[in-house]
This record gives sequence, C-alpha cells and structure tokens, in this order.
Amino acid sequence: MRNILLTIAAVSALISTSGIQAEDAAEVKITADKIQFAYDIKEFTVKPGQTVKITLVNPADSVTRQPHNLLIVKPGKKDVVGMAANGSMSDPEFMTTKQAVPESEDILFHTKLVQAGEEDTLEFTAPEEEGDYPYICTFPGHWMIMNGVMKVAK
Ligand SMILES: [Cu+2]
Repeated sequence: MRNILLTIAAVSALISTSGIQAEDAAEVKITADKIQFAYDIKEFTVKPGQTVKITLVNPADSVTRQPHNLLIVKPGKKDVVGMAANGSMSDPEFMTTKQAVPESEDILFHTKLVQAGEEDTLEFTAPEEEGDYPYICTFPGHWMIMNGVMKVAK
C-alpha cells in the first residue's frame, strides 16, 4: 500500500511539473506578408529566462515567392547584422548552406530560410537581461523593412 501511494505521489509530481512548463512557454506565430517584405507581428514581449517558441510561416499563396528567415539579434544590433547580410551576398554558400544567415556574434537565434508554403519553429530560452531584442529577415534586401522587436521584460 505504501509503495502505491509513493508511486501516485511521484506521478502527480511529474504531471504538475510539466503543466507548469507548458504554461510558462511563450508561443508566437509570425507570418510573412504575401506581398510586402514584412512580418505580421512587429512586437511581442517575453519574460527573462522564459521558454520561447517562434513559428515563422511563409504563406503558400505568397505573391512574391520570396524565402524568409528570422534572426533574433542583440539589442541595438539590427543594422550591424543587416549590413553583414548585405556584405555576404557574394558568398556562393550564403543562400544555400548558410540559409542567408551572416556570420556575426550579434546573432542570438535564427530559423532556416523558409520557402513559400513552409514554416520553421525556433525554440530557445529568452535572455536574462531585459531589453529590446530586434528580429530581422536577412534574405537580401529585406532586413531594413522586414523587422520587429522582441521585448524582454519582467
Ligand atoms: Cu524576408
């Protein structure tokens, strides 16, 4: 009898732990515009250290048929990373192996290049430091207008 009770206690502890984690995760779905180089969500807020899941969707009926990605960069580094992407365009691997992601220490997390009709989910732990973390698409020519801000705040 005592063993059974212990087992029940262990199982309910497991259930409540996973329940807390599910509640804690921030899930954001960001869809690329069909016509313009833009994300439908320009700003969202997460808590420091929170589990974040971002799904980038490139609609199947995209008019531009352009691939898109999503990079989360350090505060204030949108332009630096965007310019690094511009400077990488002559690299033959940039659009293939590198998924249009430039080499930069200022990039925290990124998706792959998502073609029309596809999506990619990025899962990470939000930075502990509060601030405005820009996200950008580094497909050539997009980042200046295809961007947003992930706010990290308590
Ligand atoms: Cu794009």
